[in-house]
Parts: sequence; structure tokens; C-alpha cells
Amino acid sequence: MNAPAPELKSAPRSDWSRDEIAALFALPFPELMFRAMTVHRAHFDPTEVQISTLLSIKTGGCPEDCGYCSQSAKHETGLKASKLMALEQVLADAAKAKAAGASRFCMGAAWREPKDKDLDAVCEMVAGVKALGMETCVTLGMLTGPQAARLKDAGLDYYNHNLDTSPEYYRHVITTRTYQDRLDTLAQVRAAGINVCCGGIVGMGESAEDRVGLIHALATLPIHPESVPINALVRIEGTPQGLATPLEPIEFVRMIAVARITMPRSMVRLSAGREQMSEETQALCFLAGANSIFYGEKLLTTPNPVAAEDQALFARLGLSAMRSA
Ligand code: SAM
Ligand code: DTB
Ligand code: SF4
Repeated sequence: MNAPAPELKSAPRSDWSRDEIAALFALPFPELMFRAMTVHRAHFDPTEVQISTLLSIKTGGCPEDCGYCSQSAKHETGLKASKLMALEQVLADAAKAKAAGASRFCMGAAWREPKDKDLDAVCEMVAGVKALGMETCVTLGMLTGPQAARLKDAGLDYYNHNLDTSPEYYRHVITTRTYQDRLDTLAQVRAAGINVCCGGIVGMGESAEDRVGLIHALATLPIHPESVPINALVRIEGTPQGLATPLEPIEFVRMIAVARITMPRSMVRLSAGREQMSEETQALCFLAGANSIFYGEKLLTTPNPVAAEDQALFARLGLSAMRSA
């Protein structure tokens, strides 16, 4: 019989080396999957998937130059920018998401950082969504400590702020902020007592070493993010990343498996890119330890599988929605 995987023996580690992570990526696929499944089962019911629904509360016109994003004002993507949504509409959308089975409602704004006036409005949205009995998540760009504290007071459960790629590849994707800026905001979110949702994007022309570097950056945070979204780039015409070569599906599954093994207690989210992914690849991702998805026909600005499609997929795989994480 195989010896128990070493990662099962102890509490989550934040001392992973790049070599250890590279060695996980290099395992024969059956061995990697066995290790990931074993870790998954030690911490979660492998038939349960947490469901989050996204809403873009403020779309487009963003001053940042993220090379993948439809919402940057620096790229000609044809996206129509809009103002911050009204509270009532946001709450109506959240109620719909709850009725459809989502346990968490994630609100995204195309800002470099929120202005204090905007934060007032977002705090009302957070409090309103929380009052509906849902977990709340927002992603608003960079935050100061006092801003994070205000969100916490409003009832915010999670803040999404992705590291996106390795520290080395970052400047090839974004020039208007640094990796350290991202780490600083993550530290402010932690200090405010808000759960961290932090992951990245693959399929942006990064190397295999960059994918090791992204997992290393996430898994060596002093406390692992409670949610780790792994996005497959949604290629947007007009962005610098619009013509990137998609990652080979098995490499994507490996990314999920290594995230699961290195961050055993985190929710690993199979995030953007499912619309372009076969059901078989998605099934392998769930086997590899993904236990969260974005649900509903739209991500922020791009399509996601419609609810009925996901319900059929869950039924075929015998998966069910986790009520709350
Ligand atoms: N402006 C805020 C920020 O960047 O933190 C919040 C919104 S931003 C759209 C949230 C995350 O969505 C990004 O960090 C990125 O990881 C992801 N994302 C954006 N465009 C994407 C795309 N085309 N494909 C996959 N993921 C994407
Ligand atoms: C995350 O990691 N992925 C979500 C959420 N966090 C905010 C966003 C995906 C965006 C995909 C492209 C779009 O719809 O614009
Ligand atoms: Fe702006 Fe966020 Fe898009 Fe970057 S990812 S351009 S910060 S909305």
C-alpha cells in the first residue's frame, strides 16, 4: 500500500519550496491525482461544491493596464463602461442568485482602488447582501487598512484580490502596479479579519516555472487564502493577451491538483474559463480537488455556463451544492 501523503500529516504549511512544488507538477498524472484526491478527502466531502455568483457592480473604464482584462481603459475592447450600480438592483440580483442556489455573492468593481464615497455605497451593498443570508465577497482593487476595516464592519466575509501570476512574469502582464502592491492589500485584508480570496490566471503565455511561482506565492502566504480561484484566461479581443495560446487541459488540471495539495484546507475554485472547457476537463478538475465554482450565465463581462448546464453536469457527476463553506 502507498504510504500516506506527507501533506496529510500536519497542519497547512507555508514553507513550501519552489522545488517541492515543481516536483508535484512533475509527478506522473495518476500519482498527482491520487495525492490530490487523498488530501481533498481528508479535509472536505469530495461530492460538495461551493457555489458563488458574480456581479460586476461597476464595469469598465479602469485606469489599470492588466493585459488580460476587458475592463481596462487602456485597451480597445468595445466594452461599454458604466457607473456604480444602484443598491436595489444589486440586492435584487443577489436574491436571484440565492434562489438559484448560490451561497456566496461576489461583487466586482473595475477600480484601481475605491474612493471613500464609493466605499460608502459598497458597504451598503455588503450589508444588504449579508442580510439576505448570503456570504459576501467584493473585489475593488487596492485597499488601505481603514477601508478594509470599514468593509469588515459592514459585514464583508471575503475580499478577492488575485496575485494573477508569478512575481517574475507579473510585469509582462501589468505595469501600473507591482506584486508588492497586491501583497500589501492582502495583508490589510487579513489584518482587518476578512477572509482572503486570492488566486491567479493561467494561459497567459506564462512558463511552467511561472505556474510554480504563482502556487509558491499563494502557498507561502503566512495564512493560506481561504479561497483560491484558478482562472483559465478568457481571451478578450483587443487586449494584449487576446491571442495567447490556451493552456493544455491536463496542465490546467495539474494546476488545480497542486493548489489542492499545497493549500489543503482552502476552497479551490475552478473559476473563469469553464465556458471554453469540456465537461470532461471540468470533471477532472473536481477529481483533482476543485470544490468551488462561479455559477450563473455571466462572470463579470464574459459568459459562463448557464445554470441548467451546470445543474446537468452536477447531476451526471453526483455533485451537490455546499450550503455554506
Ligand atoms: N479591479 C479589481 C482587481 O483587479 O483586483 C477587481 C476586478 S478584476 C476583473 C478581478 C480578477 O478577475 C482579476 O484579478 C483577474 O484575476 C480576473 N480576470 C480579469 N479578467 C480576466 C480574464 N479575461 N480571464 C480570466 N480572469 C480574469
Ligand atoms: C476571480 O478570480 N475571477 C473572477 C473574480 N475573481 C472576480 C473574475 C473573472 C473575470 C473573467 C473575465 C470577465 O468576465 O470579465
Ligand atoms: Fe482594472 Fe481589475 Fe481589470 Fe485590472 S483586472 S484592468 S484592475 S478591472
